[in-house]
Amino acid sequence: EGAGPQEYTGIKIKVLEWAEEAKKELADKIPAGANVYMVAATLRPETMYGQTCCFVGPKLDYGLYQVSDKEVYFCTERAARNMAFQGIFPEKGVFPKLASVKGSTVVGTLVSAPLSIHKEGVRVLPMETVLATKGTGVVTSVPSDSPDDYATVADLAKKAEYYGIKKEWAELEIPEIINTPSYGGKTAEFLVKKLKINSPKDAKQLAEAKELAYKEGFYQGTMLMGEFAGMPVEKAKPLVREQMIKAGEAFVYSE
Ligand code: A2H
Repeated sequence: EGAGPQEYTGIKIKVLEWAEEAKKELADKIPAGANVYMVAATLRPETMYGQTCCFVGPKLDYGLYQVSDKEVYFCTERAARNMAFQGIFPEKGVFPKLASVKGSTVVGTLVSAPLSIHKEGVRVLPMETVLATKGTGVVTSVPSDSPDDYATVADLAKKAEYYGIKKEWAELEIPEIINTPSYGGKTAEFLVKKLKINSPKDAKQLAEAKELAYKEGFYQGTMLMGEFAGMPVEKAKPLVREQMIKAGEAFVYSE
């Protein structure tokens, strides 16, 4: 871990329709009238307009945790425990588990990602590099601005059959969210090509791309999308975050 606690934004991505296998396993465990949200931990809330899918680690273990009569969260147990000490569950330290499920079981689930231009919903897809030890184990995919996400959706589209997904699930339109002087509006694509990244497993080059994308986006970026279009990213970032929190679409999550 780096210096001190990391403050994430937990994005609430609502389940619209479970993948077939997940429905069989989970349907009778979810209270009637409750919505399930896959909670993604992000450092870039201002990019949420560009969400095109939602990643889980196919081999990771997840749980469904009851937050209230109306809300159930999907995340790792580690994250649920942390949340239970941050006032996210009603009783401190208590995170009632309704079910356990493997990431691979929920692949193909249709979800609604807040602010995304894809109002029809996006799919849950596998990302083999998701770490169980960071965030919630759920990563929302913004391939315009995250080199990891760009490399992963490109790989998923190329090997859709191998991954057992529909190719079109990985090929949703990637809108431009942020303009930067060095990389334009397609920062992730630009850097993936420039650094000759061929696979989501090119860890070293991806770490470099991530660093460059993050710095350029934060300090030099201008919003192209949404209510804060035209504003520097540095200013828009907390505003988008606050707006999502107020709307009940996000919350602060630290670790
Ligand atoms: B970020 P840090 Cl647009 N395993 O969100 C792997 N990666 C994870 C993760 C996990 N368990 N949990 C979160 N992440 C990702 C958006 C984004 C992100 C953009 C650009 C860069 C970026 C959309 N994906 O991250 O190690 C999440 O992806 C690069 C810094 O705590 C989260 O923010 O610094 C970021 O990594 C947290 O990484």
